[in-house]
Amino acid sequence: MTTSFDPETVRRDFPILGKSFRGKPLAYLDNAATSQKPNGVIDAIANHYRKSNANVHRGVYALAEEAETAYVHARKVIADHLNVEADEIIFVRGTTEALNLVAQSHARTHLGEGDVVVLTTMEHHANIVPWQLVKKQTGIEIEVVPILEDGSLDRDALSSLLDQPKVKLLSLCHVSNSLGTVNPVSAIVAEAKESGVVTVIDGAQSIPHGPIDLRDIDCDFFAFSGHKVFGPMGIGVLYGKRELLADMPPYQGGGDMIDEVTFEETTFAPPPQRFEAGTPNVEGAIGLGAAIEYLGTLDLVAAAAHENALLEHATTGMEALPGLTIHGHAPGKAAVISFTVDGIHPHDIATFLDAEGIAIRTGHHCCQPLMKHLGLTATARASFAFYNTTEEVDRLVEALQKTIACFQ
Ligand code: C6P
Repeated sequence: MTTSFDPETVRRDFPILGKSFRGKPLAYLDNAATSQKPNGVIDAIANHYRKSNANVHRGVYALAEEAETAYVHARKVIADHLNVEADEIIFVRGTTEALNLVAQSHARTHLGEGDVVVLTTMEHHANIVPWQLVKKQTGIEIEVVPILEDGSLDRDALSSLLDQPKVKLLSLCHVSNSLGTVNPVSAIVAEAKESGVVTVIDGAQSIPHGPIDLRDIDCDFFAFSGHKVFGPMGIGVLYGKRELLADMPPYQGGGDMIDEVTFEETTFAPPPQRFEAGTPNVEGAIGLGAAIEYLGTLDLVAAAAHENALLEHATTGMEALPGLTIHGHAPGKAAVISFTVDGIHPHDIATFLDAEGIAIRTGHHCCQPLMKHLGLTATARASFAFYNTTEEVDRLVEALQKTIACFQ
């Protein structure tokens, strides 16, 4: 397996990857749950508190201006990375909050009884439950696009739904956290636009795997979490097209999001401030900006090719193991492998792998409807980032082989 990308070089940027557990070097293969952080992010957060900490949008003194400048810079860095404007970037806690914001602000006010929101079988709970809340509040209906045998989206079923005039909004993941399926969002958005359907993309699992151009995708909303893209926890982004954001009421009320307040009435600041009530997560935004700047130092196309090579190598090794089934074989899938082994509970697999220093996730991955569709309650999941190595994949396959042998 050869690619032009050298994971050993980038690994030096991630101090946690040098750790050992139970005398074995850590093989961190749970990147879909959260990614590890490079020194640039850790330093940016520490330096903010060492040198620049003050509240933003308030002080007129030099220190506050320094904090404000860093905060504004972070928003610009993120907007440039996504090829959109800074005022279309709203800082939130993560993908979950971003999707709730769209549901409660846009959908709750623009949709009504009988209007249909379309989701897919492969959605994370964060892209199901917010719409169910709106359903209770407004009487909208929810329709679900099924998936095919290999884990791809059933595009014919989607097209039939998009033809129905009651369908007003489509919200789907870019990349499935459980199956690794990559949905062709540019084509799907183009099709939805022809029917005047508003499009929401859950980008939680696509953002770490390569460049994202939102002008090209042309979706109305795009949500992601900082912690999945080598940034800190507790910060995320909702991108919204300027004209849609301008037509949305605030999601929460408080300081920082107003134009003028009296006890009788309040007028609101324009987006994005309108949606950022209260003191923001300044160090989170700065850390996320640093993560995106770090990505800017890498060849993301080569990094993605390296991840694909890892995926292929792992798939070949794992498919050869007795009783092991990989769930999700969509063409062009991302570097996520959900699997089960006959007669071994996924939690036991993860426990055996942990003894070898290998970290993977097990469970329903917050996708209970998908698990039900697969006829499962849980899977084991290995998910790769560009800093993972062929050697780590080999260790995974060997440890799985050993685990299976123990149960035979
Ligand atoms: N998936 C996983 O192990 P938050 O928790 O808000 O940062 O992200 C929620 C979320 C939304 N959509 C998708 C596709 C996701 O994968 C996630 C988070 C993690 O798969 C934790 S459950």
